Amino acid sequence: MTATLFNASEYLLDRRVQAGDGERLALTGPGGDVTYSQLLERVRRAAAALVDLGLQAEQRIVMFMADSPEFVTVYLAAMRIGAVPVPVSTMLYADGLAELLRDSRARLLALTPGFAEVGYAAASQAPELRGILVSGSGPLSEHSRSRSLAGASTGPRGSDGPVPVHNLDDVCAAAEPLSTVYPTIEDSPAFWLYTSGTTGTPKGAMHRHGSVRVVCETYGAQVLGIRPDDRTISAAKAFFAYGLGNSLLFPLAVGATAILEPAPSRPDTIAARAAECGATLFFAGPTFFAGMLRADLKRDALGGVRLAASAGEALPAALYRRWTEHFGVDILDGIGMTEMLHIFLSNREGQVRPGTTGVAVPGYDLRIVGENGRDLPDGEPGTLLVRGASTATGYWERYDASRLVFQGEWLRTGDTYVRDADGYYACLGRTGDMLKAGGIWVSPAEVETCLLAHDAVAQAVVVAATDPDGLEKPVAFVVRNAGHDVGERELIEFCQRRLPSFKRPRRISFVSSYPTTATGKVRRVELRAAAAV
Ligand code: 3SK
Repeated sequence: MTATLFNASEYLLDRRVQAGDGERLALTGPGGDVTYSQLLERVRRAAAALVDLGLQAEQRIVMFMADSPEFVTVYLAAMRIGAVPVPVSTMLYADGLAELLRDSRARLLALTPGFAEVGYAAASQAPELRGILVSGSGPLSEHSRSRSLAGASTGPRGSDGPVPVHNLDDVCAAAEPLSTVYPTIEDSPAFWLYTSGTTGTPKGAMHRHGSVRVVCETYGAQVLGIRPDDRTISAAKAFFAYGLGNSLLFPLAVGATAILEPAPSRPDTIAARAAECGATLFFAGPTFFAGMLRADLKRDALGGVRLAASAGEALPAALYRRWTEHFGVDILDGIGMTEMLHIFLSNREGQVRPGTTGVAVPGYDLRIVGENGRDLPDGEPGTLLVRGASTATGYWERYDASRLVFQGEWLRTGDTYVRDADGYYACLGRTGDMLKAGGIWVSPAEVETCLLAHDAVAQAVVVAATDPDGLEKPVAFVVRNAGHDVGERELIEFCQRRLPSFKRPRRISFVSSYPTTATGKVRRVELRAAAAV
């Protein structure tokens, strides 16, 4: 039996143009207006260019790119030729990016100009990289302009010699649009997204082409009710699974318009862009919603928005009430996972229960299990498991971690939940030590390692503490080395220079020892109880 051909790039683009949406606006924002027909043309050219550069089916292209038409183009072009785009966090420093380039064994690295410097530095530590693509013009991309592959200028020196750097716009302009689509099926590898997830080290969650349709037809269509006249704007960037759905998959699947904001998301700038571009659907996380209230935005700042969605971490009821009363827009709080591609548990319009994460999204099944793996009755807290057709196929080259998380048809979320008699689920926190700050996983071990690199630090333990908005942030308990007198501010700044800002400890308490168990393990539970932001 031969499986039916399915390619996510074709599903999102060609289907729209064939349905008569060619002249509709697919993308808008500072990167310019792009119609569906124009986007298809750009994607076909970029697909041809990637083939010319030697990218083959199933090979990875890491994308270190701002939200922009170029991001959308590279992502769809790579999937179109059966290759695997890997959008990664633009908050990474060169070492972190290099680690992902090596882990994914990426052949190509695509950059937008603002990230070229970090990209070049990382590329020199990635021996299997065969080329860099930089979009646009600017000081860094300008010196990398190439007229043809043969004439490509050279960039950073990899271990096998210089890595050629190509200008994305030039190679696309020179390419004949590719008329064919690689014969993928729903189960073919489509793209990867890295997550620190429940265990701390970055793991590439591998998604299949079919998962794109699944999330669009479940959460996108049945919870958001997204329609062609919608305009989406997302504070979460498209390299996150959450942002990818919000700013790319959901709008393109129905012929709607994505507003793409390349600059880092700030409450005032996102609200201004939403107003300027006529946003109707607004996506963010609780930390961002809290920041919007602090930014003193006018009550009508989100005038045209019909609905907001929240994910990343649980939205406290008090924050939900303050925000919805101020802006007059309802928020659907939900939870997703990179491993599930998008949201599988969510509140519904007109049926929101503040302080809960709602009910299962159609197409997903949920269980709450105890330590023995048995299902628990309503009212008893346990670990949340989820089942649905958008589950990743596993983590790239992480056999043990995959077996812990992907358990047959079920995926172990690592979150502790309780379900009430009406079937509403409420989050009680994480099972284990990992925490989330601003909706992004933070590994206490990574922050502890950073603190320990300071001469004055003898021991460090990082735990989650709750801020005045009811949101988790990392805080540290530090034992100083004898004779060293480092202060809180100095240590926080030390971390800020070495880690993405959201991972820095917000408070540091200096202690002489830690509470321990009979076997000498630090009692993190006790530190968590004592912690404050
Ligand atoms: O963190 C979440 O809730 C989330 C939502 C959608 C997609 C991915 C993630 C991690």
